[in-house]
Amino acid sequence: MKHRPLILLGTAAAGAALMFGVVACGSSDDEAATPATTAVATTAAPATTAQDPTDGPVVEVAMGTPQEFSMVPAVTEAAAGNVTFTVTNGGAMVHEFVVVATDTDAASLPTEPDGSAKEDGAVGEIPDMEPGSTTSVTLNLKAGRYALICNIPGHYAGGMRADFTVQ
Ligand SMILES: [Cu+2]
Repeated sequence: MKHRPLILLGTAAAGAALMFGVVACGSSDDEAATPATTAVATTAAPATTAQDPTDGPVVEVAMGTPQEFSMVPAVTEAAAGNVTFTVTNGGAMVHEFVVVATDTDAASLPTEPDGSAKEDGAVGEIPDMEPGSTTSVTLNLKAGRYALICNIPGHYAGGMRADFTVQ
C-alpha cells in the first residue's frame, strides 16, 4: 500500500516498474524469473523496431583502409529518412563509427581539449568495432549535414572523418 501512490506519480519508466512489480507479485506462486525476463524484453523492443532497415538506402563505409585512419563512405549523400550504414573495419586497430549532425565540415567540428570531437550532435553510433568486423546501424536522418567520425582518442584528429549530406 505504501509504495503505490509514489509509483503512480512517476514517469513512464516508473509505470513500467509498476507493471513489473505487479507481474512479479502476481507470479509469486509460480516462478519469479520468467516474468522478469519478459518485462525487460518488452521494454527494449520499441527502440529497435522503430527503424526498419528495409525501407531506406544502405551506405557502405570503409574504416581503417586504405590507411588506418581512413573513413570512406561509398556515397556521400542520401535522401532523408532511414539510412543504414554498413561499416567495415578493415584496419588493424579498434575503431568506432559515430554520426554527428553538424553545420560545419567534418574536419572542423568543435573539439575537446584532448583533440577528440565534441559529440553534441551525435545521432547514432556503432561502438568499438574489432578489426575485420562489419556492423550495420539504421538511423532516421533529417535533411542536413553530418560528419561520420571515429572518435577514439587521436583518431578524429588523425583523419577519421567524412562529410555526409542528407537531402
Ligand atoms: Cu578509429
